Amino acid sequence: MSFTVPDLPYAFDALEPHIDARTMEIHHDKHHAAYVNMLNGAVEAAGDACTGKSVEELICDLDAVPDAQRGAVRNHGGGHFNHSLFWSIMAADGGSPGGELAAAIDAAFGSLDGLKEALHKAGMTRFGSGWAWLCSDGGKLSTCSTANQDNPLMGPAHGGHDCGVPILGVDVWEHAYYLRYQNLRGDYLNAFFNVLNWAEIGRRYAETL
Ligand code: MN3
Repeated sequence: MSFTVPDLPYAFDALEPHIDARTMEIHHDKHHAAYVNMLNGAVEAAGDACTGKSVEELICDLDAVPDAQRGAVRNHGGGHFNHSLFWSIMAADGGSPGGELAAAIDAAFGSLDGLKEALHKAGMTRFGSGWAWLCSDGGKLSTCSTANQDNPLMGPAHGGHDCGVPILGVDVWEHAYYLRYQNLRGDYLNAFFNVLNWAEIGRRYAETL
């Protein structure tokens, strides 16, 4: 019943040259695995309050987690959820936004370039480690960012937001880009836009309607 790291849906080097293979391997096999191990330890220690819940259920209701494990579930449950989403919304040849998602992007940001600009700004203005997000609130899109491994779903009391469901997230921890981009987070964010899996982002968007 313990949580496991999902397999990458592509090879470590699939996102080259935008995201390098060594970064993908360490990020997936070491960083994500560490979040999963720590989450499993916290859930086991928490006992009945957490047993049998999905990671989404855990992070959406942190108040239900015992005080002694709440910080660990927030950090490592967030880490597990965020990275699972992150791997899924990237692809080597991810196409372009379609249908209702494309219309929603135009409505909220004027154009796809407008979305990229807003997400780039959200990532650049996140001081220290964290994530930038594209969220859908019943179909209405907005961007935001969170610190550490927080997620918008956690709600304002626990570092999240009231902006709906994250359908696209980009990891702006240095471990996500330092090997190839060193201190140049902006270059990493620009490269990230080349490896978006728009079919998966569109699928996640449709679930919010
Ligand atoms: Mn990471």
